[in-house]
Formats: sequence, C-alpha cells, structure tokens
Amino acid sequence: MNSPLRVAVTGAAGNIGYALLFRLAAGDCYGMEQPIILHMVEIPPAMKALEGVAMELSDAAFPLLHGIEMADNPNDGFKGVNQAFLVGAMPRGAGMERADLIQANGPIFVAQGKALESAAAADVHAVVVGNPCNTNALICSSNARGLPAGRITAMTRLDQNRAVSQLANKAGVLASDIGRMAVYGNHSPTMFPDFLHATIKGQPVADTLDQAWLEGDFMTTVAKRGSAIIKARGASSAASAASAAIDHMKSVWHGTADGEWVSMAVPSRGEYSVPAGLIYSYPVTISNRAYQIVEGIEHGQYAQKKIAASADELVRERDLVADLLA
Ligand code: NAX
Repeated sequence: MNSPLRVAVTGAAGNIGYALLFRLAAGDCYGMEQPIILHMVEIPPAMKALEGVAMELSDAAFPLLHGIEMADNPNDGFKGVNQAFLVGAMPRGAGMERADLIQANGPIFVAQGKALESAAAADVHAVVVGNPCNTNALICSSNARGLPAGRITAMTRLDQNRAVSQLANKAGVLASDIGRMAVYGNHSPTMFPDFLHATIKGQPVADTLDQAWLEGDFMTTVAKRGSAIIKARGASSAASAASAAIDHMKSVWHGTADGEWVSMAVPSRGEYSVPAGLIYSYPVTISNRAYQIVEGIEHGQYAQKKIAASADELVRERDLVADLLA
C-alpha cells in the first residue's frame, strides 16, 4: 500500500460532489493500492449538509478512505493536498447570461488559486469543473503563478465522452472502439469535437458514418447535451460529470495509452493558432504526470474555423475577467 494521497473536492456538498466523492473513495481514480484522505471544501452555509455527506462516506466503510477533513474555506481545505477537484461554483440560474455567471464565479477562483499556491503540496494537480471552467482555470492559475505552468487544467472530458458515446451508438459499436476523439476549445457550445481525426476500430470515422450526420446532428447533440439533460432530468449532469472528472485525473495520474490521446483544457502556447495564455482544450498525451499537446494534426478550413471561433469566445471571456487576473 502507498502512503495516502490528499485529495480536495470543492463543492463537496453539491450534486457532482456527491457522485464524485464515493467514486474517489472506492478507488476508481487512483487504483486499489492508493489510499486517500478526502479534503471536502464548502462554503459556511453548506457545512451542515457536508457533515451528512461525511457520515455517509464513513458508513460506506471504504478500505481506501484513510481520513476525511472538512473546511469552509480553501486555505484550510487545501493544506497539503496533492490533487484538487475544483467543482464548487454557482450554477447558471434562470435568466442568467454566461457573462453574469463568469463574473459571479470568477472571484471564487482568485481565492482558490492563491490557496493552492500557498497551502497545497508542491506536486499538486488541479482540475477545474465549475463553470465557466476554462476561464475559471485561467483565473485560478493566474493567481497561483508559483505553481509550474499546466498544473491547473479544466475539464472537457465530459464533452469528449459524450462525443464518443454518440459515435459509438450511431455506428453500433462499443465506446471502447472509438479512438482519438479530441475536443478543441471552450467547454461551451462553441467547442469543436473533432470527428475528422477520430477513429472507429482504428479506421477514420468518416469511413463508417455519414458526413452530413457528423456535421449536423452529431455536432448539435454534443454541444447541447447539457441542456437536454436538464430538460429531461430537471437537474444538470452530475454523475456523468463526476465520472468525466475521474477520467480526467486518472489520465493525469496513470498517463495515456500508447497512440491514444485525451481532451484537456490546458494553457495554450499558440498551438493551432490559438492565442497563447488561454486555457484551451486540446488533444493531449500524458506520461509521468506531464501532458504534451498533440501537435501537427492537419486541419482543413471547416475545423480551422471552429477552432478559431472557440478561441475568440475565450478571448472575450478573458476580457470580462481582466480585473481578476494577476
Ligand atoms: P451544485 O449547485 O449542486 O453544487 C455546487 C456546490 O458548490 C454547492 O454545494 C455550493 O455550496 C458549493 N460552492 C459554491 N461556492 C463555493 C466555494 N467558493 N467553495 C466551495 N464550494 C462552493 O452544482 P453541481 O451540479 O455540483 O455543479 C457544480 C459546477 O459544475 C457548476 O458550476 C456546473 O456548471 C459545473 N459543471 C461543469 C461541467 C463540465 O463539463 N466542466 C459539467 C457539469 C456541470 O454543469
């Protein structure tokens, strides 16, 4: 058995948190040889609910769960943590524009960036799930400049998983038969799920599936999946988001398989003509807990336009939060 890993989850009393904590404690992310100590971080009004979650975690008697800590602020909550799932944020309310959400949630990530820098372990990796996750990750990393670049990433794995599943269902194959499904850009409807380089059983998707469906229904379904779930369930994606967050950090922790890539929003250094500094989703490979953006993929005009449009949206979001960037 390894020594326990300290894993922070913010928004731990929320919906995604409820699904995520039990998967983490069961060993789904770090494996069955890796005990963890959960640091559950919330805001003061949610602490009572959080105590209930802690009671349930305890009742599950997970062999890998070596401790539970609770905090109502990130400075205490992030003490010594090696991994952080930054989920806690305000969801978009009725009549709220994306710009309102950005301004409401941005300050949360100023405080959390500073706390990660000052309180977390030197090897900390964080994934931002709370929306708008790309721009929140930008704010967070800008306020944690003492950490090596790229330690704070944002989650587009749910979009990748949704795209994989749509392709698999349409082609009548298993999700595991789909390869290299990369999502570019912002976690928003402007994202580009690049079906042109994805594969089915190692062959280009376009060999099996109709181009009109790929450019039409496929793209729309993936982009609007979040709203479709809210409409059907009366609540936003929770278990699938938690599952994607596990996939994201599992890739960071264990690396990617040979020849495979995963989608992750990371700081751009200008790859694919995206302005440097944005937190932009790219296909990446990972080994030794460090990612590498996959470069050299040839994109035609159709893809180039989509990649640029999502970057433009992120530039506009960055402008909106300029006062929160250090
Ligand atoms: P909930 O409203 O159920 O839970 C959010 C929790 O965060 C609440 O318990 C709240 O008290 C807590 N919180 C608020 N501010 C906090 C702070 N400063 N520190 C610590 N905790 C804080 O929302 P939930 O459904 O769990 O969604 C959480 C976030 O994930 C939302 O921003 C949502 O938009 C985002 N999502 C991101 C996805 C992605 O793919 N990146 C997909 C799913 C989800 O929509």
